[in-house]
Amino acid sequence: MRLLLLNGPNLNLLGLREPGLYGASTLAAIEADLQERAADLGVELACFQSNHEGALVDRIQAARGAESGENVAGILINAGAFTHTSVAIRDALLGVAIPYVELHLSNVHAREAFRHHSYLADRAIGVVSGFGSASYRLALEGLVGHLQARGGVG
Ligand code: CA2
Repeated sequence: MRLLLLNGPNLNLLGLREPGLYGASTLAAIEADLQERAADLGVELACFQSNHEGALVDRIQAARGAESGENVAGILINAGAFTHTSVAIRDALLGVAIPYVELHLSNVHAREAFRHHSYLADRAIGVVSGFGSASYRLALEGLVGHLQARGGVG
């Protein structure tokens, strides 16, 4: 069973800039930790980060069903600023019909008004926001629990 973690623009800077806002962990460390936790849960996790909207759309499309893609069972997505702007990423996620969890390091609802709207949240299984790098683990546990309840994992 394969899952996919997607990170959007500027998240490659994690741990290198603004540690007060986004924490001291690098993206590589977060990805490695999550891959270990995924293995403990008996699932495989692929990771992808891009600063480019189209590259994220392409990666989502590549994840689709077994006949034409990777047959990814679920997606974890921190779309970064694209969360608040991207109809294209929303359309890609709905187009492949893969269940997804939206996640954020910061509590977007405690920040500027333009971060309060998400193009992804209303069709997500759930949203995790505000727990720093722990948001990634919580989102993974939520996604795997959802898929298990549906009979897709384990
Ligand atoms: O809290 C989150 O995870 C966000 O998705 C982060 C985005 C922001 O636009 C969203 O509203 C909330 C920004 C990511 C920027 O990442 C940086 C990391 C280190 C240094 C500078 C930026």
